[in-house]
Amino acid sequence: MRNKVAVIGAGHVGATTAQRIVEKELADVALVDIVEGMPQGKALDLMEAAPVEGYNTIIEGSNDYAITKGSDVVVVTAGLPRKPGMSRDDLLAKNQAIITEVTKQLVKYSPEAIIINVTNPLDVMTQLIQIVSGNDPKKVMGMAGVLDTARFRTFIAMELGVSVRDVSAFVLGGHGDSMVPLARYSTVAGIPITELMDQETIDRLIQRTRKAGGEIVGLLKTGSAYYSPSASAVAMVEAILRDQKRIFPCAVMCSGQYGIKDLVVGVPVKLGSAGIEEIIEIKLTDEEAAALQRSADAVRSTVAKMGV
Ligand code: A3D
Repeated sequence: MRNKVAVIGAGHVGATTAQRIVEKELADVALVDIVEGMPQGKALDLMEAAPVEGYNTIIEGSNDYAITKGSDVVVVTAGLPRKPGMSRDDLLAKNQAIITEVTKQLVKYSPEAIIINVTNPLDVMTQLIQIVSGNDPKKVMGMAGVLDTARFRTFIAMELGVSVRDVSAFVLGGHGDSMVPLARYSTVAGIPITELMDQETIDRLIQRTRKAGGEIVGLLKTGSAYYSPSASAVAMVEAILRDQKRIFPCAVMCSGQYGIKDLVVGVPVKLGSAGIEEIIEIKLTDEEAAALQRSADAVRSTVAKMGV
């Protein structure tokens, strides 16, 4: 049977997410946006690329959520992106209204779907989707950690002149400047980076990872990153549809893990066909635990501003 993925928001992240899904033949795609004609046009364009690229998957675009009916996974990218000088939290009021409406619609047509949120502020909007949908928390998650670790891996590989394939990295916490990259769990072919770089270099790479989204916003000037965010979201889609049991850092509702309760924050999870199949708890140093709590506090204070 063919899988179906709905992508809500056909802007930069949504359109590239849809493109990656059909090109990889992971699923048929339903692409929805409020701008008249735009999701229809992008979907038709991608259908016309299929004979050249050789994919068999089908993509349909619409302004009507009815086309999303029966989706296995929904990727939410609807909302405003950052412009230079804006923090992710500056997007709160506008994106809160959009995400509330989007969630009601997608739950109406696909009550069983696993939802992956990308819209910022990431942790807070994921918590909002959890509240509005009333879904099983195993089926609601935010994409941030996969991207944050990809960025950290990129900078480590660039610094050491090694293949990114051999670099793995670990990031905890909220998707913001308070995120917590963990150097001692970040390795090159199994060797902790603490053995390969001095602390000053590691601190510089951690700072660059924290500010990596802003670095791209500063360069693009008209919006935020989308190639690496869509690649990261699609890695999560693939882990779910193919029941891969991948271990990814994802923004999920914690129920006491790491001392965090009733709050969506980035933690390592096992991702498979049931969604969040396990939240993995590792032992943190006092300093790491304190940094994670500060990150969780930052998310909690933004959640409070929503008044839901
Ligand atoms: P953009 O290219 O502006 O696309 C957003 C799309 O959402 C536009 O086409 C809008 O028309 C559409 N939209 C707005 N309201 C609705 C609605 N009610 N229903 C359906 N569609 C709607 O932005 P983008 O694709 O660059 O970014 C999308 C979101 O992802 C923003 O909130 C970004 O901040 C966020 N983002 C998050 C990350 C993370 O790592 C978490 C990375 C990159 C972008």
